[in-house]
Amino acid sequence: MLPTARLLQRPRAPHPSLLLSQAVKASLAKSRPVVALESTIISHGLPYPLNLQVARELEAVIHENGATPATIAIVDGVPKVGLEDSDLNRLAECALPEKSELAIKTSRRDISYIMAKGKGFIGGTTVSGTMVLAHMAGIDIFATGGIGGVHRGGETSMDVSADLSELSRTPVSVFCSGPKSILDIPRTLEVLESLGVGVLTFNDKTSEFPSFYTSKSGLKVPRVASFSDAAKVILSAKEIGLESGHVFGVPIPSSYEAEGEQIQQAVERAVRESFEQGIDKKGKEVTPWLLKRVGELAPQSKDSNRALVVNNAKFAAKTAVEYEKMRE
Ligand code: PSU
Ligand code: MN
Repeated sequence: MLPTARLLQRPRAPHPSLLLSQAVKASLAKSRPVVALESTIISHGLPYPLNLQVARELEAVIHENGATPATIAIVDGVPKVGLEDSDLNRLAECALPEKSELAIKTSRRDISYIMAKGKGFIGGTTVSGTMVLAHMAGIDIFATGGIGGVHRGGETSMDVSADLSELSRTPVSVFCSGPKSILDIPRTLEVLESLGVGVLTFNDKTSEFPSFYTSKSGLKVPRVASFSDAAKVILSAKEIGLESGHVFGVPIPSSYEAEGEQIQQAVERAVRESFEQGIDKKGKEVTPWLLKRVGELAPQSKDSNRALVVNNAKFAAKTAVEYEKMRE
């Protein structure tokens, strides 16, 4: 048991401008485990209706593993932590081409703009946007599929996701399967190192950091082998008041590993096309375009994506349970 520092005292009041669902409010007030979920994956990451199924499945798996899910988005100008099923539905429908104008991909820089825009619009929060709001709510653990990172050619384009700087300034731990291989993974880890972000692999076999569709990247990072090991890392950061977050890389379930090779070919082609078509210069549209194109070129990638994100949610929930036990 770690010493009880001021920072460990709970419940910490959530920011008054957030609208918390009843379930999230009750869990935070009673210091029960809560796991945040992002919403860009719903609005801009997966096609409809798979996005809605995955959104519900993520919430269900977090429940089944003893924690409360808190999907985060900005709905009609209100930052919400824990969505109603009707919000999930609305968000998911925004992935349809005829409704795509109504959902706006929201990283930290977009939060104020989307709040001001108000009624009729939804901000699907990225890893960065979700971390900001999760932290304001008092949630320390967050699950997603993949984080953003340094894009291929990022050394000249300077296209580096706001997720990386967010991880350096916001104490939230993100469970993901690494950065998607549409990115430059070695440079992403270099930038995270420079920014002082703790990067670990959740692995009982190797120290290898996963690369989304496969468990291998050729890059070694510190590892944790159990939920309580991971919880201890998060609690240690909390105890000392570190202002930065962590990335926990959870390898894709092994039954999907074989597909990884084929999907990688689709990834390489999508990246090539993005350069040929000048998509790489389109700012925040780059990542959604690449995700969509990989989905078209390798339809099986959608199953892998679903499997890994659900698995990450399970790992986050189990770690959140251990984390709250240690804080009792
Ligand atoms: N990687 C994925 N699926 C996603 C994203 C990344 O495999 O849906 C989303 C996340 O919301 C992430 C965002 O935070 O894309 C990063 O976008 P950008 O590269 O524009 O920062
Ligand atoms: Mn970018």
